[in-house]
Amino acid sequence: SAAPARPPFPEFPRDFLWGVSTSAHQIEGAADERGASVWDAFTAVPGNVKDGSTAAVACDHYHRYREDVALVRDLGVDAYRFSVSWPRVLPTGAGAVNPAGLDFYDRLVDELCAAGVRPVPTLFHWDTPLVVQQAGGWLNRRTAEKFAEYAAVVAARIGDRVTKWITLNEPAEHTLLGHALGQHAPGERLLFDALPAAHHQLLAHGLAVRALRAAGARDIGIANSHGPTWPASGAEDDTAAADFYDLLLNRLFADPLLLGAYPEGIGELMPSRDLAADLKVISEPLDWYGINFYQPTKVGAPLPEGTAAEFAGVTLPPELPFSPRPIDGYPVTAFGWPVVPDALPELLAVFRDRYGDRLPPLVITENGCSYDGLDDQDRIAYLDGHLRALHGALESGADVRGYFVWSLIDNFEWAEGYRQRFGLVHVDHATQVRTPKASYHWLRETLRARRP
Ligand code: GBH
Repeated sequence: SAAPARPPFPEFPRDFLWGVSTSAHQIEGAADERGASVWDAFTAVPGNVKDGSTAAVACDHYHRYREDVALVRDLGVDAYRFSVSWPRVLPTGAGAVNPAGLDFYDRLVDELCAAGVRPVPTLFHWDTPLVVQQAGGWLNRRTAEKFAEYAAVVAARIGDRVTKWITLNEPAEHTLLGHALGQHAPGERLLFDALPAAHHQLLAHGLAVRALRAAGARDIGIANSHGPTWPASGAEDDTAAADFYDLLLNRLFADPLLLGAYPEGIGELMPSRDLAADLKVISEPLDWYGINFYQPTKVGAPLPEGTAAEFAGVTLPPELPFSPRPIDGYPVTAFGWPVVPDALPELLAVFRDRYGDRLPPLVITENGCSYDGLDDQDRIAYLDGHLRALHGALESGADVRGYFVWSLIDNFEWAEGYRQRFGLVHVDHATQVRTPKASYHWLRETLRARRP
């Protein structure tokens, strides 16, 4: 189909950082060449992944990283965000290193540097070593300390060439989907008893920031999932329910990092003998703050008895004090998520109001969508729409320094398996053949136009 005519693409600042994102478990494969993670155990249980697939091979990126780095280079972006697999570096989570695993990241970073692409590693994107999980995982405070030791091991090896770091990816989603609702690994359904997993991830983040800085690392951030919460109506029960949801998904993670305090009533629920000391670690000043943005969420009061509420494809337990509602009137992606570009500037404005001077420079560390097909005009429209909205936010003073598309290539989309495709590049999962989509060509031309 012919591309629709669009007004000229807006001009972003010269030094704006353009990038693409992936994560280890979703693309690397080579599962037999690393320690097991919670996701290996989770996908082994029938029913947990909708198409019954696993990430044992995934995109075989572990063996094909040169081809993938060439795709990043040819796209013309400045940076590549990937994640380091903790069980690949430390198969049991601590102690003995897997030399081949550490070598892989060393070679990947070299390949990126040689291609003129800045490596931006994320240290944790949900693939906790199984051995660490067997010791309690994120419900055990000791996991935070092990994570900091792992961070130091990675920094010692690739820190000489890495100039931008991310500690964790979306502790909110990992708490909610992995520990509260059981839709992701490790498959815990603890509801509000999942809160310790949030605290220990935040603590792990703070300890890792310190470990990275002690190893000489600079320019450290985190990638948090955020979106505006829309109350289902102006009625008080709906606004109160929406406010509570917003607290759990947004403020529970941003407040301790940026303000050094949990939202009211939450600190008391956290497992800590010295909460003030923990919050000092958690709020270790960040050089920048990453936001993964996908969509707004509409939330109302719990539905009447017997009416099931759904979130991210899971039927929610009726005892929750809120219920997500459908957002009508917008196009939806193949995943069913509404496409609302203006919700991004709305979110940035909320952050500015809420955190003011405490807010470090921002980077959009993920934004993207699932659509099928090589001629993905709908993905182009999604990215174009969000980038125009983002540009508008920059003009009204938002301090956003970069934007990363999720994702470079189609990959293992967690509980959905391979049936949701977020890539700029199509992957035939039977043959591993990579084919750039129309959106890849569009982004390349858009970025090329901005360079002299
Ligand atoms: C990210 O999480 C992950 O970091 C990444 O690994 C993943 O591949 C990517 O997004 C795409 O999923 O409209 O009610 O169904 C995204 C977190 C949680 C955001 C669920 C969208 C949809 C809620 N997402 N949410 S709903």
